[in-house]
Amino acid sequence: MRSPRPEDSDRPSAEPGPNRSPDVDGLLPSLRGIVGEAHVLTDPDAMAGFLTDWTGRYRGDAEAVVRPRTTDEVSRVVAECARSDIRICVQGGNTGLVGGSVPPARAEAADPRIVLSTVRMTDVDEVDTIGRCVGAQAGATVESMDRHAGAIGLSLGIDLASRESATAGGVVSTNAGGTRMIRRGNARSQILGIEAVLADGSVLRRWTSLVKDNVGYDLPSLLAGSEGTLAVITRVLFRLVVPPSAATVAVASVERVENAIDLIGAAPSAGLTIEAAELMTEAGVALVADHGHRRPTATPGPFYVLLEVSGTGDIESAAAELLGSAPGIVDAVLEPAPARALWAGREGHTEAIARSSSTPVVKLDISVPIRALPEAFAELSRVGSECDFPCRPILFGHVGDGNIHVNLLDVPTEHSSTVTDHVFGIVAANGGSISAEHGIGRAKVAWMHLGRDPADLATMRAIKSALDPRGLLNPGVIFGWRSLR
Ligand code: 2HG
Ligand code: ZN
Repeated sequence: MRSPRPEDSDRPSAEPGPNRSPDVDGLLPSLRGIVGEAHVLTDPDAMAGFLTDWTGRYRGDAEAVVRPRTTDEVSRVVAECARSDIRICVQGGNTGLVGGSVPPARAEAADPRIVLSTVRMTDVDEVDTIGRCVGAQAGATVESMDRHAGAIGLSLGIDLASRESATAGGVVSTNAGGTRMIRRGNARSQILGIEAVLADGSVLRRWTSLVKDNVGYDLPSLLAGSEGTLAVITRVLFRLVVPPSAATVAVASVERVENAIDLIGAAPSAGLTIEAAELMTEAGVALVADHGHRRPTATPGPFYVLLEVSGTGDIESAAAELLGSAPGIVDAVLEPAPARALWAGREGHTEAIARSSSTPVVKLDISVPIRALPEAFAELSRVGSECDFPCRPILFGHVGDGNIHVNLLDVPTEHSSTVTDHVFGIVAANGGSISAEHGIGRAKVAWMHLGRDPADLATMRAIKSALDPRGLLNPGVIFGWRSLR
């Protein structure tokens, strides 16, 4: 465990060298000197796991994988790369689903680059019980931070299926949503402070447990969701939340998507607080059951809603009453939280889908206004039958946030753009977003214009140019590989 060191911010920055040609061979000895021989990987086998993303869709190339241990080492690595004009692809737990954590293949982009992995930066500080926050290095996993907080009765406000691998730096740089989003907000709203290395190697630090602090721009919020394109996040100060003293998990098979939305709307008047609200389909539940998870209800429905609810008094009876009086409920089960087996049926979707597709899954992550959700869901479910190539949609997601994970299985690789266009057309027509929580990465660069207007895009580019004028950080992510060179 270590606290932030004031001297980090005083490090000399790299001199920009715009006309210098990249010199990897000269760089590697310096990097070895900074992080140690064992932590600069150049052997293809040793690098392989860092060069393929979780989906298997994105495979890249790099001259080396560099694994620093401290902010100071990150700062020196970035400064050396800046001096040698070498690009840097930042990687946390490599659980991202949009190709943002791996470099492109050499055939796509020849410029030399390294992968900077935060895998060794796993320290979690002691919890500040009065300020209700905890600091962690970028490579600390969500699970480890939550366990730390749980030891003194608090919890992290972020949870997601990949909690054992997803990291502090990863969830913040992608502004992850996850299953607690409906109750606690996204990753951006969970951060009090941040420490990050800028493109010249200097260290930016905003680190305070103050919940009110309006001195100028909110830079931690800007870095959240910037997908590593503006700075390398090295540490995060997370606010912590008080978990409910008791909660119940219900899974109901329902006739229509509207029934799930109505249940969420009716919960407060039944004295229940929604902690999580997830939607699944029979196709998804059946697939997950084929991969060893139990079916949630005895009677299937076309749709399933999972609700985790808290409250005071007899929550189980209040939840049962809510389910008993709501329309469209086919069958339901209730279990006291954490109800891991019920949650496994929802969280097992990503893995079961990946194992069942004959081609890398086309993974789209969209949101629409709640009122448009039933219609959008129906339109998206029809995408498979509207294609003249194989395409098997499995839809699920965070229904309370209007967020649907559109997974398209068996799509021949040459048709992935066509089907993505089709889905995004439906999303745009319903007033939605092409990226609800996974980010843009490399996967959605071509569709940025559907999500932001020209003035908005120009402002983002201006920020990128100001903070990383030579396009060294996470090139290719959000803006495309060539955009700043
Ligand atoms: C989830 O909600 C993740 O489980 C992954 O965001 C979604 O696999 C997906 O499409
Ligand atoms: Zn999700």
